Amino acid sequence: MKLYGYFRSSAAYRVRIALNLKKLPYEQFAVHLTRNGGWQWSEEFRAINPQKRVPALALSTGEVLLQSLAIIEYLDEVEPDPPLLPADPIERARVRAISQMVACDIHPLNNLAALNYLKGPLKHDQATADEWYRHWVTEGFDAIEALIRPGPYAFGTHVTMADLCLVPQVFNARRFKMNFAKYPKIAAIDAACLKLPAFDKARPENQPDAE
Ligand SMILES: N[C@@H](CCC(=O)N[C@@H](CS)C(=O)NCC(=O)O)C(=O)O
Repeated sequence: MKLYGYFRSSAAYRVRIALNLKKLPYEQFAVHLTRNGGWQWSEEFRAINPQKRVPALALSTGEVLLQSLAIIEYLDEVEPDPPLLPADPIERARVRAISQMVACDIHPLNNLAALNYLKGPLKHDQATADEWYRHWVTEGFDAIEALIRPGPYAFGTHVTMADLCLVPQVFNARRFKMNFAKYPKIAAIDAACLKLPAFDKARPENQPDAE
């Protein structure tokens, strides 16, 4: 499999963790999102993903899968060990809810495309963009902090898709100098996960394209 990603992309980071946990071999293709205007805009990459975003996972059959949560659930279906969703339907819904709070409610408002649009066409300065970033992370993290119960992972003793979403979002929030004092549970989950080799290997700084 070939993973089109970028070391700092939190959506690609989620998929790297899943591939590592499931011990699936993959080759990485770095899509530099900022150099020369961003390779995601190239015709070559648009043929792979017309949405011009990473991650994209090319399978050995030539099929290309898009959207990190869809990719993670696909991987979980074809390689169920270790499972990233609990067997119980209620627990599954809870794990998906936290995953989607990160992937659907926090991340889209704060990713590169959204921040560039704020600073470019909408002409906001960096301080306003930073405030926007922190506002949406705070909204999301306040809810997540109230909902999770570290044990030591977000849903007990087994890593789930919720952890795969949380750890990259924490990395991202730290880059933007968010204060974690009011998020002890989220910080504890992040610390517990990063002790696992699959998470450590997926860290942005451990990628071949890290800068
Ligand atoms: N919902 C998508 C989000 C993908 C996404 O926004 N990726 C960002 C990097 S984290 C990207 O490729 N941005 C390109 C750009 O901003 O131009 C997913 O979960 O895969």
